[in-house]
Amino acid sequence: MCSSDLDGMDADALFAKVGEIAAANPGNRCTKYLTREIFDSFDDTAKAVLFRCAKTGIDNADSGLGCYAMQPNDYSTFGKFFDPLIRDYHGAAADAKHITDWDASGVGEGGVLDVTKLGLDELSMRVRVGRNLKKYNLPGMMDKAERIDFEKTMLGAFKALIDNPDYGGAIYSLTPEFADGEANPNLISTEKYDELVKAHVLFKDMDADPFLKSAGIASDWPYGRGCWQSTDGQCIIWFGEEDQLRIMCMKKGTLLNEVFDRLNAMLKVVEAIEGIEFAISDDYGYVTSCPSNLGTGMRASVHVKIPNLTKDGTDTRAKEIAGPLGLSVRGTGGEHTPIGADGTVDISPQSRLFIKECEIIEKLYNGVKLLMEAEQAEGGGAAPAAAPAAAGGPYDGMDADALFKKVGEIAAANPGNRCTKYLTREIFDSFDDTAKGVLFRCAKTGIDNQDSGLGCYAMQPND
Ligand code: ADP
Ligand code: DAR
Repeated sequence: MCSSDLDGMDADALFAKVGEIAAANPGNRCTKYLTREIFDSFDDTAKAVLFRCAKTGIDNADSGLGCYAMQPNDYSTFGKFFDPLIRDYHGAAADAKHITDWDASGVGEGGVLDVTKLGLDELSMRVRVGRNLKKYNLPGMMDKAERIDFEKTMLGAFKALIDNPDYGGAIYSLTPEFADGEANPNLISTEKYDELVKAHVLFKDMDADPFLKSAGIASDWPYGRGCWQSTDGQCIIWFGEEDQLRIMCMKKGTLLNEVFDRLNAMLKVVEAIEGIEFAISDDYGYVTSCPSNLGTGMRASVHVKIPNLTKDGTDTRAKEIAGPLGLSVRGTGGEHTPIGADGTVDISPQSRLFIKECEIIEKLYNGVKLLMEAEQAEGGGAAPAAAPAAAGGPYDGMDADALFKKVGEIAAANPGNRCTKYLTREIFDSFDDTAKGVLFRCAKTGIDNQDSGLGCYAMQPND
């Protein structure tokens, strides 16, 4: 095995590094489960692939999972590594097997999940699944040629949808040109791309995500990236993101069933198209790049306003409430983005694997019910009170000395946290008290969430 397969390290150096990361980052499941014994049980070719699976967790010590599969069979091939890691992350028994079930007829009231029953008006709702064709590598292992070939394979499937009166639609591709200079008839302008990202129809450049970048999932951008969208705008299929495909339905409404049922119907149409065969594991259900998405590959989300639980401008309190309810809180731009200035957040169940699809959509409905009750309680049942002055110092109860003691501790334990890396006492003291208060709000997320990669958000356009 040549050292270039292990980023210039030999196996001894690699596992010395793995051990150091594991000792300092017990939450990094990659370095927890990647042992020398497992690694040495494979031949050199397999070792190189296993390293590529684990590279993101070695490059990003603050990873929670720290790995992505490179090929659809990797979860089986490298089961000695992946299986305990997967069951740890998903809190599953050693013998748990995934079951697929979209039958939502028994959920809610007569199978209807109506958010107006929760006191909510029309809201933005979305259900997406990750899917990968078994005949291709997963995005982390694809080269430019394979990414283009995959896009061209999907053009046939998109044509079947475009020709179907229930869907119609158009293809929006970022690929500058196909192989041998062949022109791409679906290439869109930068302006159109920006418009589609702003409308949550297309995805951001993945280079901004250090986890995906390390894994090779963001490589060859923008070749083999884009989406198909139905004529009514509610059905979307991304190609070339973290999974080969992200298939979704999204609309504003009050019945969660509408996006759930329509996605189920669309998946049946797509899976019936010639040449479309999704990778499925006997143990883990639908195969995805990230072990977090295995099983259903489903994230079902709504955008809700919770001004009381976000009255400090961050998602900290909302996460304290949502976590025990099995809900994730994301920003209005999705993973790793800020919450809305009006308190709008993206809420979705955390579970993807060893849970049925119908249970996920019901979990979303019941979770939002409990979250909105907590929102009301937080606000005393009335309009949100002004943020209470912090007891003690002005920075979440800390004075500047205590704040920078904490910043130093976080920086030492989390070298990937750029907020605590660049927020120095000298910089902080160079501002007046008003500006210090705003700068603290910019940095609070990185201080509250040590595993942040950036760890900061601007509060004002001129920040
Ligand atoms: P994924 O949901 O595929 O894991 P993200 O969390 O990054 O990835 O979300 C992808 C895009 O979908 C983002 O632009 C995000 O704002 C958007 N999105 C997710 N849920 C909703 C929703 N309920 N309504 C509108 N947009 C949404
Ligand atoms: N941050 C990486 C990935 C976590 C799950 N998010 C995905 N798949 N987009 C980690 O290992 O913590």
